[in-house]
Amino acid sequence: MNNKIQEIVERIKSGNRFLIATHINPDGDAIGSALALAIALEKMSKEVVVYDRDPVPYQFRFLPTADRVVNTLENVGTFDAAFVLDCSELDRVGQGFSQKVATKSWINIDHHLTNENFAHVTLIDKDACSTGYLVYELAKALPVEITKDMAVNIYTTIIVDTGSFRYSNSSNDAFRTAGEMVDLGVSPWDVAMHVYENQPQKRLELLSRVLNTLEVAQGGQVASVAVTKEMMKETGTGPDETDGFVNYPRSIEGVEVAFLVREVGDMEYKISYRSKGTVNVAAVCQTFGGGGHKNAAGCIMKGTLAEVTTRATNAVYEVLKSPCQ
Ligand SMILES: [Mn+2]
Repeated sequence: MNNKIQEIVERIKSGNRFLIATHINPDGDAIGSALALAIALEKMSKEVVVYDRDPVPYQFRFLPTADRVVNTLENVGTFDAAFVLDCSELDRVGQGFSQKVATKSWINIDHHLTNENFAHVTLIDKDACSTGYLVYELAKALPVEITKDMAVNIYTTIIVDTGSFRYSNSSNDAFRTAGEMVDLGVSPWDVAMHVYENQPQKRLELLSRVLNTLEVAQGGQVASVAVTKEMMKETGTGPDETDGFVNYPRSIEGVEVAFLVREVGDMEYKISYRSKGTVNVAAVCQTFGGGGHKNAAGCIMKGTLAEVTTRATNAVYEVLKSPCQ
């Protein structure tokens, strides 16, 4: 890992213009890690463009320099290196993304289980609590001071990806790094307030509809909820507002795996799986062309809502009944 960091440091030192891109439907780790890295590179007088296909979700717009994220690649020029953060494959940045970018090299920083190794340099640590944590490791090797603005971004990546230190990736490094960020001036309450206590009323109106769809199957081990386009239309909400909904079915006693089914197109649904224990939902999703982490993964399925829900449930059942998980 240190070799990879050194290789990235050299590429940063020898270049002038950098693109930092992250995944569609960005979460706090995507945005926070991109902004922390951008601030570090600018401290070294580099020119930086931060790109995400989709807008920054409402709860992450408070992140220092979040307003700099651009949603288009038109007229962005050429780059010495393009960073792809928190993505295990290039398509996660958006279809056709790589063809639209003129760059001398690709650098991937990521912590997903299933990584396609598409870049010239890949800094990957599947045990890292967040991509922002890896950006912090990189930033410490750069000739820059870690500023409070960087710290707020890094701290946020850790709390969102560890579920506020509830998930199994809440390592010593996660706690230690969060503490170091607090030393640099981060206010945990201020971050928590923006991320968790700032939701639009319409999100709760959507949630009340979504909870009505709760289904518990396989003797109480698998639970799911669904979000349709109709529900989002009725409440004036978008996919952004469904973030975290899957935690409700997962929180039921006895449930091993929960998933959220979200209508994304005509007869097309995005399945977001979460597991509590040993079930590897990344492996489940891989069989459907998706991927992710052991306890959080996603994939796309086609069919009616009922068909997709049954298929998604049965796929978990196959794993649950197998003696060696
Ligand atoms: Mn992440």
